[in-house]
Amino acid sequence: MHWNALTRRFCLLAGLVLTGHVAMAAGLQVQVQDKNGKPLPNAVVFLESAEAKSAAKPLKGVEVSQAAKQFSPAVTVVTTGTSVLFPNNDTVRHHVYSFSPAKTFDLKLYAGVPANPVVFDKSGIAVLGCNIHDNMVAWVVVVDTPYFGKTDAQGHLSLDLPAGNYKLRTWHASLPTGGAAAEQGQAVGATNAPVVIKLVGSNA
Ligand SMILES: [Cu+2]
Repeated sequence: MHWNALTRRFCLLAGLVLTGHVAMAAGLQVQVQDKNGKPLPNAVVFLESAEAKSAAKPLKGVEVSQAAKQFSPAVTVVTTGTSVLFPNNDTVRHHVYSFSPAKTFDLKLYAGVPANPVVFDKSGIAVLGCNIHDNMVAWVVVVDTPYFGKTDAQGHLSLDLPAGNYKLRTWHASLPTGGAAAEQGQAVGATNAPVVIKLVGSNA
């Protein structure tokens, strides 16, 4: 993929999500960087509008597994109403929970595949942990739009979406509230770490 020179730069605020308003055509390419210009992988970028909200449907077949005492993937983005299964592929048992207002749940110590998925019925960020293994952390980002993605290792993300006016939002675990796992005593990144979103291309 060819990354064009940036055409716009969004202003930055530290916080749960960064927002910018953008009139967007059919294709969007962005790069998310930290304040020092270092690309941020696993940043979530999503675009909201009233039409996008109406178009959003629950996703199917979403899983966050546990293997080698880690969640995989660490960051999952789903639309509101999506059911997520938490299969345990480890030989040890895990106890998966979230205290987050977006979704509070508790899958008591289990092995194998839990009988029931967890339904993420409200938009927001759910921070997941394991009661047994304190270093396990994962995030489920629940959005009210079908237009979302996660940045790759180079901080890049490409999205196709209908032309329209959107609010562009982003989230990354190193943002102060993104790293809500800090409440669990886990350092997940520097605080006061604004990110830069570069709109590196859009197609008419
Ligand atoms: Cu565990």
